[in-house]
Amino acid sequence: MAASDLAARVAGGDVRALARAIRMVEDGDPAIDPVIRELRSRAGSGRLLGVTGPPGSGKSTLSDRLIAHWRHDGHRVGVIAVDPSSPFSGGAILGDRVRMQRHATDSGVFIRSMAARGHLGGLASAAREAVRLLDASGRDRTLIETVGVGQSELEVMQLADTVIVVTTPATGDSVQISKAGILEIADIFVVNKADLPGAPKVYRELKDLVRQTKAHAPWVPPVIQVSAQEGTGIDELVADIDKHTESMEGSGELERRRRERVRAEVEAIVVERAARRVRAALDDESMRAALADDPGSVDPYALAERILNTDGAARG
Ligand SMILES: Nc1nc2c(ncn2[C@@H]2O[C@H](COP(=O)(O)OP(=O)(O)O)[C@@H](O)[C@H]2O)c(=O)[nH]1
Ligand SMILES: [Mg+2]
Repeated sequence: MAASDLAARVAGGDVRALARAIRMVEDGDPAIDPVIRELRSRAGSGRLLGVTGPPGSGKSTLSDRLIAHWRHDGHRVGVIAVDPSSPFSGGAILGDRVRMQRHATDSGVFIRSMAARGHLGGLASAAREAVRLLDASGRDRTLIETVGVGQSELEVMQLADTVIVVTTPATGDSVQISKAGILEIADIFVVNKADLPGAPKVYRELKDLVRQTKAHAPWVPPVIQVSAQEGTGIDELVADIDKHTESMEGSGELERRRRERVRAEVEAIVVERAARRVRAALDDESMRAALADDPGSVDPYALAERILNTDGAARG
């Protein structure tokens, strides 16, 4: 299918075209580049929510609740769940699927799992492009779920307009949070599983942490007790998401984050293309011959210089 056909179908909300385009992103298929470029002007109106937290904290259950709430309000929803373990692109995470199963037959909800590893240009790049495709296809609310560990997951969260950090009575150790760099990216804290004992303690700890570190910030992250299982606290969460959006629009923070993201995107594109070229250069005949020498006598720096100084690698 020609790029413009695929782009038109995605823009028309065609779910199969959307699935196919996201698959191309995951496969690192360069044929998707013109599609994304063409759709760029159509994207940018939807809101992107990040949900992060430890495995088992209830992110998918919470996402399910948010989806239901937004659908009730007439929004079209996209979900990207990043699988922390599966090395296979497009691998479905059974748990996430089951958790959000009731939306499977709703064409207003598009749920996709994405592998955490194996993306040539990095996970954040693949997620960004997938999210843009969802946005261009008319999803005005997109959720992206990641496990709250690791640099690449943090990078994914930096794509979001609003980041929700999920903790529980079992996992919500505030020391952990201040260490993991999560405090910096959190716009809203959810203490999930508030139906279990210990939730008020975690709530108070987080409140204190926010007071100590964010008291004078333009946006003070709210802490909300939620039971995703029982459906309590969801209205408050949705209201706080809306408040955060309004606050960011008012303060210019939304604009600033989007600008920052374009910069990161340029960097990611350059890195990805450079990596492609380097791999191609390593496969070329003279390089292969050089690499076939006794490994002890190969000078990696000299070979690297050779690639960097080749026109083809620099521009090709
Ligand atoms: N008690 C209780 N259990 C919950 C709640 N939310 C989720 N769970 C359970 O926690 C487990 C993990 O949930 P899941 O949404 O898959 O977590 P994720 O790994 O963060 O996506 C499941 O067994 C859920 O039923 C809650 O509010 N209260
Ligand atoms: Mg999950």
